[in-house]
Amino acid sequence: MPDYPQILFKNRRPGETVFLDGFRQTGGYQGLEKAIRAMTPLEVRETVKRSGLRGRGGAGFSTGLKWSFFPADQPGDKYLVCNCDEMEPGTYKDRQLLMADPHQLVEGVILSAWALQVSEAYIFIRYAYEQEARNLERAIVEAKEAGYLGTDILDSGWSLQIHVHRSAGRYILGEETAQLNGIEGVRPNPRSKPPFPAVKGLWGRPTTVNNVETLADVPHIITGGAEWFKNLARNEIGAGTKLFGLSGHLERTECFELPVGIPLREVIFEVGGGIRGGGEFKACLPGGASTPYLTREHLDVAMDFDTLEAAGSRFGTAGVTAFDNDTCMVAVTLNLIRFFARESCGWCTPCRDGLSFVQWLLEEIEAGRGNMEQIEMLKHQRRNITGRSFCALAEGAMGPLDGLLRLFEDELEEHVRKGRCPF
Ligand code: L3W
Repeated sequence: MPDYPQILFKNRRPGETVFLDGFRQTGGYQGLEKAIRAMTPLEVRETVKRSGLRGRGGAGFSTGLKWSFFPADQPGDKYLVCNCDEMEPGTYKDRQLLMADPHQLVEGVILSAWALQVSEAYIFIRYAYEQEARNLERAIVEAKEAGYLGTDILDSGWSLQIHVHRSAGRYILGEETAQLNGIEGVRPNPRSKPPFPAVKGLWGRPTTVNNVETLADVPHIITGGAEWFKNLARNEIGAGTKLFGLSGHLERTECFELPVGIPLREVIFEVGGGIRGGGEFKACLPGGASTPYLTREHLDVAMDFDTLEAAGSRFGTAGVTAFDNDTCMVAVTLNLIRFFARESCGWCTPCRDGLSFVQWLLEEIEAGRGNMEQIEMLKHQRRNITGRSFCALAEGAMGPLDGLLRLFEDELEEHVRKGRCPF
């Protein structure tokens, strides 16, 4: 396997967690020191904007642009929230980072909080990530003792508190506005946007919500510079590295740090070692359970936000789940839809009723009880749900359904014609 530049995973060793001493030995907290001693908060925000960093939690929104909406210079309470509610099937990269090197995130949160001039930050962490939460709590104590966190950080006169908030354990809490409700202790239905959290977030105050990996990238951007970060990508339109979580029918199902823009072929065959047991590659989810499938025809696409969107899919979280030739794509889609239908908060009708209807249709077809009219009903549901749900959950669920209908309609028809699953 080729050697790829390791930025976020440079301290990663199997079964080990690096804490303060190890982190500092490899340049830890130098980004924070540089920012506080030699830059203004605005310079930090502009550097992040120039770096081309895009949100690593799935949406790929420009981090610098998001920060430019935030009223950093206005007085009054405002908040930074780190979204670590990683629960999308096929996505496990943030967990790897927190098991390997939790100070990466703590430094990222502190530096970003300084750039945004907030004095209170929350790390909202998935219920199941108990060891990761403990790693963070230890890193926070160490950072405080070393003067990187707490009162008068590095003699700057600026202070910050970081709270680790454990999720109650539902996927909807990964939606940023549901998450804000969760932190406030009320029922985590999503809120309507606009107003975006940058204007009205936690307790009605300006709030920025960023993913773990996004925030962990920030100190490296400050240390290495915007151009250096941009050039880590394999192509011109991408920027930086990305943590790819490989899963499914591959020889190597691990998390790897790879350059943005790497071709899918390289991810599947060089990094992932190809399909296990010498099997043939059929399809993959490129960026988590909410992204439309890619097939053999897409093997030469570059894995970056723009190219994958042009190819009819999304980069999402770069959770790549690969399927071999013996896989029934109807069954795969049904499995994913079951997850989304179960995790719907029930707030809006297209999501609450639409996803359970899609699940029932797929169950009928997969079990060999389906008919051609039901395939048309699936298309109708795709049209009816897309763009009409209150938040991104149902929209995300349409990713695999859309892929199934566009790329594998013949498999749906074969189930109907044969009256059974052909696989
Ligand atoms: C101010 C504007 N802020 C947009 C902000 C907005 C948010 C960010 C992205 O969905 C996706 C979804 C899943 N003024 C703004 C603005 N913003 N316009 O930018 O917003 P948006 O609406 O594009 O996306 P979203 O609602 O945050 C997230 C996909 O991620 N996904 C999900 C993964 C989930 C997990 C998990 O485990 N929980 O990983 C994977 O692909 O389908 O498309 O901050 O406020 N004018």
